[in-house]
Amino acid sequence: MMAAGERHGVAGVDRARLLDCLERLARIGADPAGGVTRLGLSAEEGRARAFLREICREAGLVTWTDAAANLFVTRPDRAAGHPVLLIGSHVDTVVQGGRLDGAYGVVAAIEVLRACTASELRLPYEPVVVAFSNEEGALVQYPFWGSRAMCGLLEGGTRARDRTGRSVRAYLAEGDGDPDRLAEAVWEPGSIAAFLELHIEQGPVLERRGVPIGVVAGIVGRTILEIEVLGQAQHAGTTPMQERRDALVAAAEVVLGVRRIAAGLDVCSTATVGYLEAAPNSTNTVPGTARLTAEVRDTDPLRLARGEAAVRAVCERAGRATGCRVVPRVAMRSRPVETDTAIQQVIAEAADELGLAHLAMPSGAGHDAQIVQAVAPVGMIFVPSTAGVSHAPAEDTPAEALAQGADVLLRTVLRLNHP
Ligand code: HGY
Ligand code: MN
Ligand code: MN
Ligand code: MN
Repeated sequence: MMAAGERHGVAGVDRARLLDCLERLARIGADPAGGVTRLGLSAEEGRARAFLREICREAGLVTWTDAAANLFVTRPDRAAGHPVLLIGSHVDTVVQGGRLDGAYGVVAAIEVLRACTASELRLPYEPVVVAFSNEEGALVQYPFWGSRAMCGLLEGGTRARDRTGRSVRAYLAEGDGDPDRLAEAVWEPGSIAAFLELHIEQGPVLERRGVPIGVVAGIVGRTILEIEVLGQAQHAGTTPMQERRDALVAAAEVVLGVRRIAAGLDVCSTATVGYLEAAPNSTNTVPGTARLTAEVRDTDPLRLARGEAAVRAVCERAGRATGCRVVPRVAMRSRPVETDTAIQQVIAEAADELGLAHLAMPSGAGHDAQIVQAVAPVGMIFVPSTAGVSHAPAEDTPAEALAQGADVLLRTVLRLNHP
């Protein structure tokens, strides 16, 4: 099945193959409790790369994996020395996430590369597909790992660990990467002409507005704080209520306080506690310690900073109210970015060419594109998410919308090459 209309002899992506590949990829890390759990730098993410390498080799494409476990795919007769038009996303997921977040942008990018290869078109900007590793940071607690490594922005990332303390070095050494060659994963400044990321919206806007294509104008910044709560484990029956230092009560104060930060929308756009554990987690013991994360997001750096300060104030208050020590530490900061306005225009023209309505919009989700924006102009294309759901087993997008998004990505690549 091909899309309507042709450009430079290229009609569209192979829709059936796109959908089939997504289905097969979704089986890697399929979670018995529902959804997909294919955590960054885990064995499952490695199996997803192996699957995609196999698909690409069968298609006659060339693949390689760098020291940060990023997978790259090129045409067999890649024009050496041409500036690179990087297209892709990530293949890792959150715990019990969806089958499309990230994976859709990688599989569609491979289909775009296959269409370009089949057309034997001369392309001044050589399309190269990338599947970034560990975008979510769900296992090794360092989101955007692969894209930061490619851009030379790993900073403290080489010391990242999972929640048991296992190091990122151990995961890389055991899997596809090489912790001693991370410097080789950094691309030369100026070698990437632009980066395009096709992604599901992960929110309700496009579906509610009945618009098939989102042209992303900006991507939210995010600050993640790890919060340690230190109280005192004591007997639940003999310890007088006013003498307790209950870590879980302090954590509960933080959870509700963080929720209130974004209630009025005059601080930052979202504030979320997504992770909480208490110890020793036994019925008849007053919890002695707790660990939780708070993340705040906004497209405005000042509001983002206000959100972080508000979390710190919530921690202070929770400590005073319970006698516990409540210690926040910044685990990650990603800055809000604007996408390239010229690329936004090309995406809109590509959608027009296909007769598809489009809407300029912000992204409330973070993406590798916001990291790559430090070294190259970036553009992002959204397709609708069913009921706006993502990061959950119910994550879905109609097949027609998935195919339309891939065709807009293809037309954007062609227009960037032949304006
Ligand atoms: O959390 C996010 O915004 C993205 O899905 N990594
Ligand atoms: Mn995600
Ligand atoms: Mn994503
Ligand atoms: Mn992304």
